[in-house]
Amino acid sequence: MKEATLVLIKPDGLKKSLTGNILTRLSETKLDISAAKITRVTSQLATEHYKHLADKPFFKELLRYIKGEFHEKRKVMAMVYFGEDAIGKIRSIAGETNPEEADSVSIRGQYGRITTKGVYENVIHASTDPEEAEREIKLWFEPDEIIEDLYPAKDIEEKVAKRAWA
Ligand code: IDP
Ligand code: MG
Repeated sequence: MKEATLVLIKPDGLKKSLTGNILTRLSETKLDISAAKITRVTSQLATEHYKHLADKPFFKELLRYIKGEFHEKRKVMAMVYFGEDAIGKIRSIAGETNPEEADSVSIRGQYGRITTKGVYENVIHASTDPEEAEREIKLWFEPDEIIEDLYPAKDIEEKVAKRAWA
């Protein structure tokens, strides 16, 4: 079944100039990239993205990590990959959550580390199941930023100020 999944190259991946290497590894899956952008991570976005981990002892540090507070690059690269078994294929190449336990040739095994404060800096995020993928893709992307029609969307008239080229 064709699926979509959210991938983030986290601030450590950007800081360590791993973008090209990670995209090359991900291209082994032969999946399509349906959306991609470099974006800042606000506190609100970080908290919502990781809300299922709010009661974990490492939650505060995790928010600082994904916001880029440890890596001076206060941004992530967000992407949607799409195709047959996309979630499983990307998770498998990403590797286990704990970079020390991840297969050594997986992305996390190759490039991840555990900080002295105990945060798993594992350079990449990947959705774990279709429900999580839908929630995360809708959180990180607007419908028009994605090349596929993944989920139902509607037209709305917005009268909010926005930036335009001067
Ligand atoms: P996942 O990223 O493999 O889906 P989650 O359990 O969703 O793993 O955790 C989100 C992120 O939180 C991980 O990628 C990692 O950066 C961090 N994390 C998860 N578990 C731990 C832990 O036990 N100690 C420190 N950091 C953790
Ligand atoms: Mg997860």
